[in-house]
Amino acid sequence: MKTILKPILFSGFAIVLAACCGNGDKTGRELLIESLGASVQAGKIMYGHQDDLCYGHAWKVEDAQNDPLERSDVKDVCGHYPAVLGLELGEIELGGDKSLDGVPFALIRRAAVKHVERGGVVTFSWHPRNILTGGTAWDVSSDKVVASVLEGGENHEKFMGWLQIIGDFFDTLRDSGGKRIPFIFRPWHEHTGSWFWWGQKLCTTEQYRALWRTTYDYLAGERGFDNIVWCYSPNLDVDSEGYMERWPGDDIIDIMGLDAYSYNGHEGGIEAACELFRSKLVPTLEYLDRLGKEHGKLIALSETGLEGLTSPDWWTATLYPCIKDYPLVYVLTWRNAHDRPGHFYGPWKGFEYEGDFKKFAEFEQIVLL
Ligand code: BMA
Repeated sequence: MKTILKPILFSGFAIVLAACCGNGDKTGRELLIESLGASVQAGKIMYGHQDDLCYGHAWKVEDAQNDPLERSDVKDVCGHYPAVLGLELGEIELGGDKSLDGVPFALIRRAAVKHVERGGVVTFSWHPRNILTGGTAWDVSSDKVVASVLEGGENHEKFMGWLQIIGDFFDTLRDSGGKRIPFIFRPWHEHTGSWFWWGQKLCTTEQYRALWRTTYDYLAGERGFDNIVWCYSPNLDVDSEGYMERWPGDDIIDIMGLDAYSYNGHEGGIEAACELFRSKLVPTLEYLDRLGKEHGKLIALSETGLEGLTSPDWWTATLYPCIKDYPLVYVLTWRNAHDRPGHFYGPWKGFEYEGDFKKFAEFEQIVLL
C-alpha cells in the first residue's frame, strides 16, 4: 500500500540529511521547503500528530534521557509513525525543565532530533504565558500585553529574554554531526480568535505584525537560524480578507496554515456537527489554496481534530473528503493527553473506532513514516 511513498520519504530524508550535513549552498529552511514542496507535487498529504513520541492515551515516556522513543499511539494502530511530529514549547520561557503540559524539554529535544533522523518533519507551537499578568496564554484580561512586549514597551526587555531562551533551546536541536536540524516554527497562532493574549481583540494589526517581526528578526536575523520554516496559522471562521488582515509578510512566512477543529456540541447530534464543520472547512481550504498560489506559499491544516473522536468515521467521512482535493503539505491532529481520558484527537490502540483511522492511513494520498 505504501510503495509509492518510499521514494518521497527517501527524497525527503536525503534532503533533510543534506540540510543537516551542510551539503550545498542552500539553507536548512530552503531544503525543508523543497522537501515539503516535493511531497505536495507528488500529490501527497503528510499526516501529523501532536506530542506523538512523548506520550499518548494513558501512557507517557518516563525516562526522558534514555527512552528509545519507539512508542506512538499512531504506530500502535497502523504500524507507522506520523510523518509530522508536533511539539509544544509553552512555559519554556519561564526557564523550568518541563512544558505547560508537563513534558520535559529534554524529552522534547530528543523527540525532535529522533523524528528528523527517522525522516520525519517536526513543527513547534508555543503557548507562552501572559508576560504582563503572569497568567497563561489564555489570559485575555488585558489588551496591552502585545504593546508591552514591543520595542519601547515595559516588557520588551523581558520578552527579548524569552526569545533568547527559545533561541537557546533551538540551538540545541542538532543531529549527530552537530548540525542544526531543520524544523517548522508556528508561533502566534489562532490570532483571528480572541482567546490568546495576542488575539484579534487584544492588539492592533500593526502590533500583531510587529510581534511577528520582532520574533523573526531576533531568531532568523540576530541568532542566524536559517533552518526554521515559518508557519502562520489563523483559525477557521475567517474569510480570505480576514486571513490576510494581519499577514506578517511574504518575506517571513513560508507556510500558510489553518487551525480548524471539528465540533462536538450541536443540537442535531454529532453528524450535524460534522456536516457543519465540513461546510466551513471546504470553502476555507478553497481560498487557502488560492492564496497559497498567489503568494507562492505551501498550505497546511496545522491543527485539526475532533476531541474524543465521537464520530465513528470522522477520518474517512469528515476529514478526508474535506482535504483530498487540496494541495496541503500536512494535516496535524492535536494531542492524546495521557492524563485526561477524553482529551484525545489522534487514534489509540483499543479505541472503538480505531479502524477508521487505519483506513485513512491506508489512503495512497496520506503519508506516514
Ligand atoms: C490545548 C490543550 C491544552 C494544552 C495546550 C498546549 O489545546 O490540549 O491542554 O495545554 O493545547 O499543548
